[in-house]
This record gives sequence, C-alpha cells and structure tokens, in this order.
Amino acid sequence: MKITSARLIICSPDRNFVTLKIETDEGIYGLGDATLNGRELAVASYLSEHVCPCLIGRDPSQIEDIWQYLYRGAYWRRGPVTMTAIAAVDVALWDIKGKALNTPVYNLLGGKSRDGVMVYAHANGRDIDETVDSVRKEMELGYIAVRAQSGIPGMSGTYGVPKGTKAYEPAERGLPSESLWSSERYLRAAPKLFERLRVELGEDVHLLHDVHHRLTPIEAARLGKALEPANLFWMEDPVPAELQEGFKLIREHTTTPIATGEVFNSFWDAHDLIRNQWIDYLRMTIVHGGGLTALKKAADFAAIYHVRTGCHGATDLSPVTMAAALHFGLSIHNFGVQEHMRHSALTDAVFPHEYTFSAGYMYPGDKPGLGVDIDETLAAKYPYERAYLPLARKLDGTLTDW
Ligand code: KDG
Ligand code: MG
Repeated sequence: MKITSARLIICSPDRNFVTLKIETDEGIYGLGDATLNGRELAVASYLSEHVCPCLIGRDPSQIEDIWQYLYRGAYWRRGPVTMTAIAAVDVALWDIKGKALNTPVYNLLGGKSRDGVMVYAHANGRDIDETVDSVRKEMELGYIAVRAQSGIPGMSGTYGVPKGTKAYEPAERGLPSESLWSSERYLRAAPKLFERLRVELGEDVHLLHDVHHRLTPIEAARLGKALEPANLFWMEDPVPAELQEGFKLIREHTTTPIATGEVFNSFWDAHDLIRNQWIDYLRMTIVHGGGLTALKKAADFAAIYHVRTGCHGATDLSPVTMAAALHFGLSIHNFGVQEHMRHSALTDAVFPHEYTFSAGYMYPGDKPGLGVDIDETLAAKYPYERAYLPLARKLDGTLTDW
C-alpha cells in the first residue's frame, strides 16, 4: 500500500478544527486531528508545506519509522506545532492500519484491558449553588466523575465558567479578551465549593478540579491541604509545569492527587515529574503529544512509577482525537480517567463517530480503524474563523497565566 495524498480539511462547526486526511492507492484513508487551539493555521502550514510532500509514496504501515522520520528528520525537535503535526500523521496511519487489517485500533495497541473508559464531565456555575446544581445534573446524566469549576466572589469571571448562557468554550472569535485574577480570593473560595459538594452530593462521586496553572507551588500546596477533606480525584495543573521541581514542593505538603500535562508536547516535559513520582496522573494527550505512538511510550514509562493517564479531552480536541483517546484508554494498563467535554451537536454532525457514552463510561466501538469520519460537504459550510484563548491579569494589571 502507498500513500497517494495527504490534505487538510479546516473548518469551524462552532469552533475551529484542522483535520488531516491521508489517502492510499488501495482506497483506504485515515484521519488525524491537527487542531492547536488559537494557533490552528501554524500547524496547517507546517503540515501542508513541510510534512505532506514527504508522505507521498510511503508505505503507511511503517508507523514507527514515519514517526521517527518526522521527529528526528526535522532536526528541530518538540514544540506544540511540530508535535501536533506529527500526531495528526501518526493517528491517521493507525486509522489506516486498523482499516487495512479489519480491526479496531485498540486491538493494535494490545487489545482491551477493560470494558469501558471512565470519563469525567464538566460542571460549572457562577457561584457555589449553581455549581452544585450543575454537578448534580451531570450525575443525573450518568457520569460518575465530574470536574467542578465555580465563579469566585468579587471576580467578574474565571476559567471554566461560561460568560453567558451557552456551554463553556474557552476560545473566542475576534482578538483575545482579558480577565482579572486574584489567587487570594480563589484560595478562599475553592475549599468552600468542595466542602459543599461533599455535603450535598455524598462521597461516591469522583470530584475533580482544574486550577489551570494559576498558583505558585506554595499556594498550590496550601490548596491541596485545604482540599484533603473533600477527597478529590485530582487537583489539575496547580502550577505552570515548565519547572518540574515545583511539584516536589506541592507533593511534600499534600496527599491530594495531582494531574498535569495537557500542554506537554513531549515525554521529556514529564520525565522528572514521573520518575520522581511528583504527579499521579499524566494529562498529556494524543493530538498535542505526538500521537498514539508517543503516548503509548509515555504511558508505559509512567506505569512503572504508578502514574496513570488522564488525557486532556476539551472541545478543542476534535472527535478524531476523542476516538483515538478511547482506543488508547481501553487498551493501556495504567489508564486513569478520560476527560469528556461534550462537543456541540454541529461538531458531532461534521465528525460522525462510533463512540458512545453510557453510565459513566465511553466505548470506542468495534469498527475497523478509529471509527470516526468527516463529512467534508458539511464541513465546507463552516469556514475557519480566527479565534484566541483569553489572557489573564492580576488585580494590579500584571499579566499572569490564564
Ligand atoms: O485549549 C485550551 C483548553 O483545552 C483548556 O483550557 C481546557 O484546561 C482545560 C481542560 O482541562 O479541559
Ligand atoms: Mg485543564
């Protein structure tokens, strides 16, 4: 089999997506997600200008060799643009291999290690009452793990809470918006939210929370301690993770489990975090971490250190990534949980898929390959629109981590 074409489909069915379609001389094609939120066209250009021409004529079954060719062969390593582009190629090749061998991708990754993939939903509200109601609604839908984000008294808005009545979506069309942030006010509010959630909703539901990189290590240590009575499943991204040793300080002070890595694009971003056992869950994800080939290696290394996976799964990761994540989560041994921020009905229509949700778990389906497609005619009706993630400033105007 030979690759005959590799082309991009860029569309915006409620939000932007970049999808790579690799076609072969045997009529089999594969899809890969290449979406990098707010920097979509950089990846599209990297692929169309530099990567796609090198794929034509290659044997698509040589997944490992093509991965190494694109990683080592570029000389310039790592970085979100490069690794998202490599991931798109890699995932499309796994999709092709599954279809060619007439088996779902999870079988190529070692077969089922479990029956279903536990997912967590998003809940949010402007205040504690609204957030409690929102978590309850997700539980009524069948979720057994829910992430809770709430507005902070005295602050006009924060990460994870919608500005209007629509479902929360961080990317905004137009130029980047700016919001204000106060770690002091947040640190007073967050423990009260989780205390209430446990009183109202009991001990059984897994509760998760995303700090979204906003604290210093000592502040995060204090938050982790304050949250211990609420027995969280995890506290996510307590600090920006460029400084891996920052997690040592957090770890020394709290037993609240820690998850990080959604912005990682290389295993090396997590190397110290894993081998020192400073984290419990690795959030590195297929689309930004170099594909299934790279994630499998990272997960196998993490397994040795009791670190489990908790792959990023926000709406900017397309249904192609969601499908890949479910095949991955079903097969690896050290799976922890998978994020499930539901796509809009329009996004789902553009990407028809086999995966399903039932009673807290998701299932990739048994169709050969990934079990996800793209309706190119529908996609063409929703052209790309520039969009950005917001920025955050401290109360005195200093730019801080969003
Ligand atoms: O593109 C950025 C979003 O995917 C991110 O802000 C979402 O933190 C996030 C999460 O945990 O889903
Ligand atoms: Mg996050």
